[in-house]
Amino acid sequence: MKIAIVCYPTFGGSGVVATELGIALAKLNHDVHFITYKQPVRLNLLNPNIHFHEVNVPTYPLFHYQPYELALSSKLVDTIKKFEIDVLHVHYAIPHAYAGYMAKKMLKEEGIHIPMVTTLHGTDITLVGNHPFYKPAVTFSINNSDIVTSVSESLKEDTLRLFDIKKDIEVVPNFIDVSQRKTSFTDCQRELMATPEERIVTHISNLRAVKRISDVIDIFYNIQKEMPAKLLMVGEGPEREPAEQKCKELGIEEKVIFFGNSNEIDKILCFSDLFLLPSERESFGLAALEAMVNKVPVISSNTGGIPEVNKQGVSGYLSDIGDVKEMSENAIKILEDDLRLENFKAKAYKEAERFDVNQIVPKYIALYEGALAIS
Ligand code: GMT
Repeated sequence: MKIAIVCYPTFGGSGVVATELGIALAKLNHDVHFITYKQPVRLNLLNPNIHFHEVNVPTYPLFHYQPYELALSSKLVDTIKKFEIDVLHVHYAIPHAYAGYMAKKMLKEEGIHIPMVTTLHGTDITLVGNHPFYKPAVTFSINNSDIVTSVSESLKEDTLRLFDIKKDIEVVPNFIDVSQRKTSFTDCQRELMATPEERIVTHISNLRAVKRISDVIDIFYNIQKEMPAKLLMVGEGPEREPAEQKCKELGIEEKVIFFGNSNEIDKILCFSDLFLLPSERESFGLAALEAMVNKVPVISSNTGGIPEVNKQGVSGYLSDIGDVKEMSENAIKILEDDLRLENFKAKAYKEAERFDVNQIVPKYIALYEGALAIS
């Protein structure tokens, strides 16, 4: 099949999933065309089945806001025609489903039918899409997609609750290439980060308010009072500066390393002992899954789709949003005992296997085939 994928190219779960999906499809000999404004961060083009088409938005002084949707839908029309694309798969409703719908309509005028699969990722529904300024357009583009998927049961429920949806929503969970992680690192070089007696605690996100970065720091503060420990903070975002300030005020700045954005997530997780994800909201929690596949147990909130990924008392522990006390106690419980930690690590990995690429990608392929059959 020839598949066009539209996604955000930046660090962020939806772009990562879309990129990994494209890579997996290319390995299965499908022809994959990424269409976005920048080469996705996790995409390397070393596969003859992977193509990247950049959307350029020419600036013009009359425009206060440059019309990205317009440029994207035009690029979609051109690319779909030129490469005879069979299926269009857009990740994140705003504005991708909207632009995809416009492209569909323009192509229809020329007698070309292109089925569109829309994958909802989370904030496009719960945070941004739900805003009254966007809601009618988001509802319209979901209802006019040929197939709609969501990354968790929880997100499906949220979508049906928040929008007037007339379409079925198929849950296709996010996934991870388990075999790739197995072979990536034989030596984690842990000694670069910490002394043998120190525990390594990690948080990875776009450091936005929804991630409750202040809770991450508080939990770590409680951990390091009980045992030698380091906190690795990976990612960039508006909460970074306040977090650095908070670490200074608490006198733990020597124990906390802020990495910024990194393409070496697996390497960092390879030497981590515990992952913290106390988010206010999370449709799935891909970062938690990435931790688990690297044998890192997870202390998280019990919000949204996280309970579908992190299993209570198995791959880690879940607590109510903001319950820093319980999260700290559970973190310490896992970290203070070598045997218990090893046990949690093994089980975290086992749970991650449920989301292996080989289990999930065939579901998308079946949906594409279904969409093609309808036309
Ligand atoms: O977490 C973010 O803020 C990034 C966001 C995105 O769209 O890239 O992540 C969302 O999609 C991910 C991939 O499906 C999910 O794993 C995240 O849970 C979801 N984030 C939220 O719902 C806040």
